[in-house]
Amino acid sequence: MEKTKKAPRRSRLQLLLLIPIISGIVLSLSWCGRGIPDDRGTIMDTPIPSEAAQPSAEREPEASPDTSTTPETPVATNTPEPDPEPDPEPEPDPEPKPWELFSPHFLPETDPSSAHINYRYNIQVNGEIVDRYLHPEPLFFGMPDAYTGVRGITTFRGNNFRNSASYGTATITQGKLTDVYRLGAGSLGTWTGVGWSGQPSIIQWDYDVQQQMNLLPGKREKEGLVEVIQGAVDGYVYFFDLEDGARTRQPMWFGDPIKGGITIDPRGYPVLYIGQGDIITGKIGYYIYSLLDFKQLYFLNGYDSFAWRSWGAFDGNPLFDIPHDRLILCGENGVAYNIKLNTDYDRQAGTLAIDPEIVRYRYSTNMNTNRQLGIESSLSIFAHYMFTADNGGVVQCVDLMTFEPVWARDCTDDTDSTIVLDWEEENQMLALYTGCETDYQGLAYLRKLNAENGDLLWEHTYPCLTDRAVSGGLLGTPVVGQGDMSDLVIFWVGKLRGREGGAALVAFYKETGEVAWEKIMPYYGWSSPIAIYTEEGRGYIVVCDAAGRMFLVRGATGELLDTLHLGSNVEASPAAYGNMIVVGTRGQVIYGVRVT
Ligand SMILES: [Ca+2]
Ligand SMILES: [Ca+2]
Repeated sequence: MEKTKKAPRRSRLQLLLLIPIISGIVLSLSWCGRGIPDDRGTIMDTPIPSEAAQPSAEREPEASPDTSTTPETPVATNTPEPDPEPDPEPEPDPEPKPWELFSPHFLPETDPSSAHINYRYNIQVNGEIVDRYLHPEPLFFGMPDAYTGVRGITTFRGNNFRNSASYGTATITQGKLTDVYRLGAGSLGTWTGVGWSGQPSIIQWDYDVQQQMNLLPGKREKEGLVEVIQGAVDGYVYFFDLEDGARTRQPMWFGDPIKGGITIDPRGYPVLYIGQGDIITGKIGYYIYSLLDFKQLYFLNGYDSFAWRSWGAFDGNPLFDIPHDRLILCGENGVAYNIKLNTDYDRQAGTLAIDPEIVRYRYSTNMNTNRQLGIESSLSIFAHYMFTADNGGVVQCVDLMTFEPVWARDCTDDTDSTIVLDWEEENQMLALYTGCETDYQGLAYLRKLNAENGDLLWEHTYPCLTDRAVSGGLLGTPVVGQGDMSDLVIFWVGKLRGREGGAALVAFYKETGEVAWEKIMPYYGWSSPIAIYTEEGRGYIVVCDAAGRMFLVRGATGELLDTLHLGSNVEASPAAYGNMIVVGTRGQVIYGVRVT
């Protein structure tokens, strides 16, 4: 029998507080070029890969949560320069960075080891379950704008806060949506077109990388090409030019339904990451492909013997620890994966290979016993803390440096909507927005939590229906406003009870949870609303419904500006680049829409 760890109590909290200090000291030693002492194993008994002591050759994060323990002044040398004049004025203390102000912990009601939550978990390294884990590198995710330097949208909602599905700004003067082009998609079994959550990725490649890939003649040479990559439930990945909708490559045959969004490597490497949504061919899992030639580089089996749930789909999108070549991924099997990719991309030669090493984390709670395990939403990360929401309605914070739970909250019902994070400068607080479905009970809860401790700051409910085929409540991911709607968070709630199964597009004031505006629509939607901003910061909401309509709404006021008919059910989430919006329908059409 394998040992199953119970969640740590208070004494473990103290250990948690010590770990950043210890790791900071270890990393400081490493960064000072002294290497890690040979007896580092006495700090933690966990096996540490040999690269632990090697400073990464790749770009380091601009700052790290551990900088407080890193000496900021040079070490004194034997030949100090004479200081000709006294220091004029002491340097003012720099403003503390958001991650320096963020120290997660649990409250009595979010204590993982409480009787109500009863958190159990294990960590597996090199195929062995270990008692403790210390991540060998300074894993760090900062503010969302720093996630990737790629021109485009590489992952579901763009970054580690999951707060943007649009790249750049748009010029919007008329408040109109225009259907510019359409591409056909197919079907596979009962799956048709593009499904939930289905966000495309959009990228302007570096020109030299563009030359190496299997693009069609004419498109490969095009200067300023912006390529859209759309996964579909028909088993294909489609590639086309954002500008005119013409194919940039032949479609890639994947062979099984792709429900979740596909992910592009945020380093601008020609690598495609695909989660499988359902089984047609007989195997299921997560895949990595070369975009040079569509060669499959890796398959991660979703039927993982380590998993506590035997369903191997991956609808959620990963995030990348770019400086250390790592991918953080969660599956419907209830496992979180930290994958050292060991990417070998020779940009001159145009060759690509990977050789993954995997650390696995599994957990369960009382909510996952009564409801279900598995993560369909996309994970979010701040500093070295991962936030996830699962099929049992568990919203939690896990320390990726140790793979230990920090806090967990019972959020009532199946939560497939992705958590969105928001740094509130005025409150010096990281906020977390989440909402659930109505699979096990009748209310869709929309909530704001304090991401530091899982404290409930406000909640709002809508009575919703779930029938045999269609979950009600929240399936789309909320928009956390910026620009002139920076005081608002917008949710799109489906299948309202007593309102003929329609939907509410509702904006709450972030601060109070009061309704700023609400629009009741006749049809529900699973598609995520997205925000598009003008250069001046004027925000617009684009949202699609199950009747195939796309709405353009003024974010600050809720005024409906335009409606475009797309012909059939939109479950997938759009993405935008400048003035162009791309979204696929279950009606086997992918649309390019211009907002003006
Ligand atoms: Ca679910
Ligand atoms: Ca559900």
